Amino acid sequence: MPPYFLQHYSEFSSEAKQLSKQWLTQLILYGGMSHFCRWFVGRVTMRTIQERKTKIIMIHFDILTLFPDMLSAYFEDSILKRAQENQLIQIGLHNIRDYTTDKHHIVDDTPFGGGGGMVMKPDPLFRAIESVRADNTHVIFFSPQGRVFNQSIAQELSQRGNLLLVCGRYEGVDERVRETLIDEELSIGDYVLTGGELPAMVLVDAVSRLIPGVLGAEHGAAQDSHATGLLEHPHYTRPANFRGMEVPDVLLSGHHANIDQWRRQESLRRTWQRRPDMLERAALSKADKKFLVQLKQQAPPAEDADG
Ligand code: 4HQ
Repeated sequence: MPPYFLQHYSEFSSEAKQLSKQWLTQLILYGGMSHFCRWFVGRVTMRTIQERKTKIIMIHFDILTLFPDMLSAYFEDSILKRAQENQLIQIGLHNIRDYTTDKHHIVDDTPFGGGGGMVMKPDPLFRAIESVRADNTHVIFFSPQGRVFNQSIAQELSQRGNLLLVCGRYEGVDERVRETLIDEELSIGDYVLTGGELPAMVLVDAVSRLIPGVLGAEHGAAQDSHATGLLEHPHYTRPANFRGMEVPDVLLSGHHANIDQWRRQESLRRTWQRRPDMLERAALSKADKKFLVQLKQQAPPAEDADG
C-alpha cells in the first residue's frame, strides 16, 4: 500500500505538485548533505587519530650514572636540546650515589674471591632502578658482553616509550643486578671503555634522531645510510670550483632524474668498495643489480673493506 501522499498525488493541484517536488529534492539534498558531512567528519577524525598514532611519538630516557654532568653537557645543546624543548624526547639524569643509604655514599666494593679492581654494590643500583623505572620501562645495561648496537636496534628501541640506561663504572656491577633488573645488555663496539656514559650518549643520540620531528622536516632519517642499507653518496656544496677541484657536472645540471640516478650509483659504488657485506642485506632494484654487475667487473672492493 503506497503512502497517502502518493495515492492521491494525481489529485494534487499543479501548485501543490510543484511544492511537493521542491520539498522532496530539498529533503534528498539535505539528507545527502548531512550523510556526507558525517562521513567527512568521520574521515577527518580517523586521519587525525592515524596521524597521532604514527607521527606523534615521544620517548622518555632515564639514565643512571655516577657522572650526570658528563651527559648533561651533550644533551643541552643543538638538536637534542630542541627535541627536548619540543617535547619529542625527555631525558632524566639520576646520580646512582643519591640512592646510597650509608654515611659515606659508597657505591663500590672489593670483589668476593679477591683479585684487583672494584665492583658496583647491588644495593644503590637496586634502589635506583626500582625507584626510576615504570611498568613498561625497558632496562638496558652497557657492557662489551652485550648485543652489538646498530641501526636496526636503534629503530627497534625508538618504538618504545620508556628506556632506562644503566651506566656502569669500575670492573662492572654485581651479577645479581644483571640477573634480576636488566632486560638487555648492549655494547657499542668491540673495544673497552672506562664507563657506560659514552654508550648512553651514543644510544640516546641514535634513537632520538629517529623520532619524527627531531630532525628537520626535509632531512628525515629515512635516507640515512644503514636505513637504506647502503653507504651515502658523496656530498658537495658551494663553490663549484674549490682550489681547482670541480663538483660533478650532473649535480649542477638541475636534472633531477639524472641526479637521483648518479647518487644511487655512487651509493652502490661506495658500499661495494668499502662495505661489500652490506650489499647482501640491502634492498636492490633490477637497475641496482645491473649496475653492480658492471662495477664488479671493473674494480674489486678495497683490501680492508671488511675491517
Ligand atoms: N664497557 N659498549 C662499562 C664498555 C662498553 C662497550 C666497559 C662498559 C667498562 C664499566 N659498554 N664498563 N664497549 O666497554 O658498551
